[in-house]
Amino acid sequence: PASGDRHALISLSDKQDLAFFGNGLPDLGFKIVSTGGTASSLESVGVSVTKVEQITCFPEMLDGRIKTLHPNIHGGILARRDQKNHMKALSDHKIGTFDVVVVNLYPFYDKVTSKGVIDFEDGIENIDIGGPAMIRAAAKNHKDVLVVVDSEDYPELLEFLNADKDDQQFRRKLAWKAFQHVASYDSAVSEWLWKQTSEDKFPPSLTVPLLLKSPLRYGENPHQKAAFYVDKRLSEVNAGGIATAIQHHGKEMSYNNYLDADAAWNSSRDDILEAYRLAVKADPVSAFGGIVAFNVEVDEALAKEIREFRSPTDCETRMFYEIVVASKQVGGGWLAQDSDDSSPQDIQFNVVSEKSPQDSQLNDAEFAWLCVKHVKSNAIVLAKNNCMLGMGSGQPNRLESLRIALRKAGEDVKGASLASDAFFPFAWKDAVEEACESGVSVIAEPGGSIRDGDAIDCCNKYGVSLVFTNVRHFRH
Ligand code: 93A
Repeated sequence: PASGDRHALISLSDKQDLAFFGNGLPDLGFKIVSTGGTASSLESVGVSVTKVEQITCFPEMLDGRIKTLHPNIHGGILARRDQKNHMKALSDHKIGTFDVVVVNLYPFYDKVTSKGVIDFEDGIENIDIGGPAMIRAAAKNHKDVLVVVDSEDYPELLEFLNADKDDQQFRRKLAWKAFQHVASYDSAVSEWLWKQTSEDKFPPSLTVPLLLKSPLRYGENPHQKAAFYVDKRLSEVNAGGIATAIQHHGKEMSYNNYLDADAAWNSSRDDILEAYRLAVKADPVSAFGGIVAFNVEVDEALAKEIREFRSPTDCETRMFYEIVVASKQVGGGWLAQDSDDSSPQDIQFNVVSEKSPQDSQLNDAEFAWLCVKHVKSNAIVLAKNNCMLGMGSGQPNRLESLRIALRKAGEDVKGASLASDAFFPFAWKDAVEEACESGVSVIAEPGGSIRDGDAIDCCNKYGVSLVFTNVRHFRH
């Protein structure tokens, strides 16, 4: 629907999809105003354009440093359409309004990170001033001005304009993106200036533009919310670690999966079959449920070896790995989660064994549970009479942590309560049975293992109380 006098202001360094977009706007009745290079590009694809100089009645000045920085441009962006005095000021000064502002900035980051050495003066000249001013003005006045900084948004914008309906949510989304664009740009400029002025690698503060890669199902533990962010600039130039890796199949990656996969990837070796065998040999117990990463293609023989390998403590059980990483990876990223601040009062201790704990034993189990949350995983805490007797922490498997805790507790362990920060993957001839044999009276753990039944049977056999908390406290 051509309304005749809607105006779009277009000023682009990256002219991708300009032909499609530039032709789309006049079809919807828009008149286009553009800066020099953008105007030439539009004209070359058959779009008629008014040059910014005709609007400002000023030539581009100071080698292009001043092109759009003029009240005839900014008045048309910033005026509130619902304020009579604003509109009167525009008409007094013969300034027209802009309904759409499409700008992307001088490619500062590409320039200063490109292989060709760029000198300081060139860096400075690539700092865009007029572009961010237009973007910020339009984003501020998004109620009446649509602001676009990403060519991916062209189709949706044309659709929106064509539908000719008012949707403030869409406008706010574009404004949010516009401020992100400018913030990311300014952070690149400030980081570059830091590097020009200091020998230190790390500036005292950073504003890294982070892009949400995916919200995660949960954080280190199920009651913590979490998300995974990638460094936007690294993902654009395709460089870095696990953040921009491609997941070929399998379960959705979790917070802990990313942490572990990153560690595994960073310690990969070249001779993969040998490296794999040695790694498993080094600690076959902890290998169960672990992460395997290769930095070269995995051949069939190795894939079979991985598949056929059986758990060393339970020959019936085929080996289980959380993740197998075998793709080339790029890009750095950040994992974020809220803190594990669930209070002990929120925890329900559900007795799942035949034997119920006495009040004092349950009290000790609650105290051990309070402690275990603060211990590095895999964590086991032994407590009696409100006193911690021993703890095992930071071990790659729960059995090892238990043994360390038992050694610390010595003979005092008889009748003590045990807390484990996560469930026991095995019970018989493993941590649960060793704990029972040591003489503990209560075992508190989250539960949720496919072998919970084994843990319950084992505790029943030894007359130990088993309580499930349904809450996990991993701390990596
Ligand atoms: O040098 S500037 O900071 N001064 C300005 O007034 C100005 N106005 C637009 N840079 C300015 N721009 C930038 O020019 C835009 O952000 C855009 O990236 C670029 C488009 O220039 P051209 O259309 O001449 O290729």
